[in-house]
Amino acid sequence: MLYTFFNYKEVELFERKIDSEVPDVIKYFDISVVIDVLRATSTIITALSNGATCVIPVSDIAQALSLKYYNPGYLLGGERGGQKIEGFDLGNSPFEYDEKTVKEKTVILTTTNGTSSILSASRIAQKVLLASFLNLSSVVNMLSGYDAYTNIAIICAGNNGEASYEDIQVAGAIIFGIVRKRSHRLSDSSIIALKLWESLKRPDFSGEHAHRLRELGFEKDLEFCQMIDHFRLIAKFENGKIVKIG
Ligand code: 3SL
Repeated sequence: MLYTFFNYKEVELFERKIDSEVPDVIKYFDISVVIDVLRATSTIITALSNGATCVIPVSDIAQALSLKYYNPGYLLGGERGGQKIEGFDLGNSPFEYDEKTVKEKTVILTTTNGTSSILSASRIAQKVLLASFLNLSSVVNMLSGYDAYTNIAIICAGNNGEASYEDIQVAGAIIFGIVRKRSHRLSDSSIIALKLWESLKRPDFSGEHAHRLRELGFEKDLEFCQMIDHFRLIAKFENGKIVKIG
């Protein structure tokens, strides 16, 4: 089964359902792929590509600050409302995570939806990957190359509990790539994502969150995050850290 969650809050509902129906199943999916194309997963993939040692996702600001306190050499990044958090080293723009800034550094990151989505994914799936348009083909190749992955969750971060038009496009593009190589049973949500991508065939950043980022002056981020296969890289979340493989 290839299942798509339109926002990470749905993952919490799913967790509760699984707990009551099959209490012994701890990690239901073989693998999950988290998408927050605007902008958390695009930023994390850029940071790793530019040589960051790892990214530690945390859900709240207090936790991020305490981690920084005990590890002053780490970089502290994140946003609320799209803007850099006061006292943090970096915001959530991929352009801030250039080689000069992040090479061989550990980054602590907290964002509104993206970092919580990654943490939620790790509760329902044995493996967690990160996806964006920037590393689309790498993710598709990984997911379609292993017979073991029969039960896949695609988790769109969404926007404060609602769907995000741009995340669902990435989900659709991944599903499109996978089903061309291997047949999968698709959930209705996966069919919706697939049909959306088949009708668009290219990124369309005209949703609510894209509009908000434009208003905040992040037009360049939007252009960058639309670049399909700009990086060949797989990012996985394991033992509390996001690292690159390949
Ligand atoms: O919600 C998130 O995690 C962010 O990626 C949102 S923003 O693009 O930085 O506003």
